[in-house]
Amino acid sequence: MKASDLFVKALEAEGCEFIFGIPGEENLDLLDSLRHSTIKLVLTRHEQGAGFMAATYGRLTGKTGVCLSTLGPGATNLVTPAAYAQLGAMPMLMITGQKPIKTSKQGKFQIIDVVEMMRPITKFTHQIVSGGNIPSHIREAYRVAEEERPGAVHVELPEDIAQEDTDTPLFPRDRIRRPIAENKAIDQAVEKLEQARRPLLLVGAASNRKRTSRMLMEFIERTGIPFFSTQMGKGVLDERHELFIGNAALSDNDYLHCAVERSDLIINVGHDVVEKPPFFMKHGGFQVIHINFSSAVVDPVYFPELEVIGDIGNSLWQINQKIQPQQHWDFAYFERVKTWIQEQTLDGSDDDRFPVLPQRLVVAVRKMMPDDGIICLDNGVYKIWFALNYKAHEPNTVLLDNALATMGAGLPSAIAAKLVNPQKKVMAICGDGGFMMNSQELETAVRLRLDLIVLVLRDDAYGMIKWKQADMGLANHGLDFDNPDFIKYAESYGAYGHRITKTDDLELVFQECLAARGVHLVEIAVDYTDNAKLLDRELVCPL
Ligand SMILES: Cc1ncc(C[n+]2csc(CCOP(=O)(O)OP(=O)(O)O)c2C)c(N)n1
Ligand SMILES: [Mg+2]
Repeated sequence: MKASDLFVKALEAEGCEFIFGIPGEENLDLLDSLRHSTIKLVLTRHEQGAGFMAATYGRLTGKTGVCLSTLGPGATNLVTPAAYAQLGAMPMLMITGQKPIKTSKQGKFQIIDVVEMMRPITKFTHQIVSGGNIPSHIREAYRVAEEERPGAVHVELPEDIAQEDTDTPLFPRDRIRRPIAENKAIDQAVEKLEQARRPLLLVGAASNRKRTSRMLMEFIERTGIPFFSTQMGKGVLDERHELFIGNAALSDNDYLHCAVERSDLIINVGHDVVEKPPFFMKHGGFQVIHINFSSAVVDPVYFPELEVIGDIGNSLWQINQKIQPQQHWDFAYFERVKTWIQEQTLDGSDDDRFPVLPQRLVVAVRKMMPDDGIICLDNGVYKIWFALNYKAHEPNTVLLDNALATMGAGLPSAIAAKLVNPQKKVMAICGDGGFMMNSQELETAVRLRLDLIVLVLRDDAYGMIKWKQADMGLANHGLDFDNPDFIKYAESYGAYGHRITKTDDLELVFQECLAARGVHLVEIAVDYTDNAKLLDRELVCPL
């Protein structure tokens, strides 16, 4: 068999459904082998878009998302998605081509050491030097990408290796049960929890990766312990639940820190230090139980006293079997904080002024999106407003990146979310800066005939940095830009463009777009004057 055919067979055996990417000369044998495969090639307009799509596929399915590029310039374009998948714990395989490695007449043209370039931003990076090794390397790449903590892996397939003849058999996917936490760790956690006065539950990103919602729900229903979430932990538990206090969107001076500071024990399920810290630990302050698949990376702001390591769902199940609700637990203050947070963050959410206030925009999106609808956020200051004010109803329905926090992933991640969930409503939410970083993928979305809404928030600036600049007392400088006419821009791709000119049109336009076929870009001018009010104020906690 031709090695590139074997390569494709190995991917099929792993369950690969899509390859996102842009082939180059060096991938042509692989491309030809894909002609007869069940795997769908999703051609993109930039490798970065392909990488973000593959990573999001991995994030949503737990199965490795695959992307493809040529050598040199194609591979360098995958660097940001690699970091995105690696920091965000999304299983992703990057396949890059290379010139022939045995004999080549092209000198160093386009050649950089892609395997080494990928080393610091992947869990595994390898050049295939013989067709016979393809099955084991692909199996290994998948194993490593998907194993907790998931991340990015890279395989380089040189042109001459792709053309070799080989008859090596494939390796079957092995089924590995994740290890579970040890009895004594569970007993210690239960004891600590029962002794605490004001325990508080934190739900982090790893809880969204595996099915932990049911066990977490049982835990809070059994104990009555209130909970909050990190940005990437949103939706694991329905945020309409009466025990939900809020989201820790800011590292410093978040409203939620009032509750955290009063707590004596945080039960942290699934947060790790890659996300912007939801709180800062201090010596002698509240204690933390770390419940996760792997042990805590110790950090000056994170040094848990007790760790329960193993499958999260099982750890919670074991705790649920043993824990007894305690008379001395006191959650009264947390309830006050919850009410107070709602008052603060919802202030302005019924204000119909135009340009729109972010808190009013969040209300409109939440009202119109179905419970299982997915919003995919790019990076800008609106992300904080959505984290704080948008109540997630189901797991993995708020896709935002609080790990690499890169701009440019909003639209590609929405495309992948729609491919994975064709029956669900999907909306990309982007700033005018982030949208323009990968706006060319509008063509991909239109070509794939996706039904998608792309909301573009226009402030003609890199607003997030402007807010920081002002907060630092610096003069306004160097962050304003002009925009294309987004309506004409969308239309030139064969998408539909809608410009909102009155805030109370928002709901109606969303309703129309959600019911219609095709790609709909909705532009709305946004008023960020409230950023300072919400985000830069002193934190004065309720009594
Ligand atoms: C690729 C990348 N470049 C730069 C940054 C730094 N950065 C974070 S937010 C931001 C501005 C975002 O502007 P925009 O997308 O218009 O959103 P806004 O805050 O204006 O709503 C910048 C430059 C980043 N996170 N990622
Ligand atoms: Mg902007």
